[in-house]
Amino acid sequence: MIRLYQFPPAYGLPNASPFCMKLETWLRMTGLPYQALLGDPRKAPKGKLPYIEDDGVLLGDSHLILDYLRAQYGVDPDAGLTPPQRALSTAVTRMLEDHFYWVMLHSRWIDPQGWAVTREVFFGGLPRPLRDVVPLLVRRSLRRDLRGQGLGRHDLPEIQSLGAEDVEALAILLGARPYFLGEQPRTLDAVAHAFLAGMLAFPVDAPVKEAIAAHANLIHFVERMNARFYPPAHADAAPV
Ligand SMILES: N[C@@H](CCC(=O)N[C@@H](CS)C(=O)NCC(=O)O)C(=O)O
Repeated sequence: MIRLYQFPPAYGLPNASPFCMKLETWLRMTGLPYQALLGDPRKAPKGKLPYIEDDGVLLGDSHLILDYLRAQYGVDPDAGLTPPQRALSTAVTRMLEDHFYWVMLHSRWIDPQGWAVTREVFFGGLPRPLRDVVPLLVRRSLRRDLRGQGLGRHDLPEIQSLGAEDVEALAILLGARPYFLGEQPRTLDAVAHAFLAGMLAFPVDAPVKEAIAAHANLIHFVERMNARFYPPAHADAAPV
């Protein structure tokens, strides 16, 4: 069975990490059996979560894992999509994973309001003096990453406004459809759900959250995905 190594649930979400949540939703979408386990990034093949272990294969990165699972098990929620739909899926996935992700990271780890919550949720259980030192080291390293990526050079209103532009694009793309590419959930829906739900569930006020809440279609999309892939009976079935 596929062993999925990921972070624990947080903020009422199956997973605090959008990449872990995307992969778990995709697994549920395909019906592939899997066992969810608590992972440690230091043991991950690429130093990040999620990663999987399957029949002796150890693989990191949610995108590469999906490629592997498609090839290995012949499952594909994207079967039947047209080339323009596939192109749109690739482009929007990149917008979320390589742009919106940084906005989310900034909200959770750098914005002082978000940091107060994140610090408590992730490090509140550590004994002293680790509880005083580790969070500052992790935050410093993420601040460096954000500066390197570029977004961290902007101020908070600029970052939030850039994130809100992504949200506007999503709302327009979804329109009145139940899922981004039509009547059935596809890989893009697993990605969009992970980021939208991840931002909405974070218990801090932020213009990006308000931008999502202003679009009833996005809210209904998140609810539709939650109900379909995380019905109450499964809600706490994430890592053991
Ligand atoms: N491109 C990777 C990104 C994964 C990623 O950024 N994971 C973060 C959590 S959201 C992580 O493991 N961070 C821990 C660390 O860097 O030590 C994927 O798609 O899996």
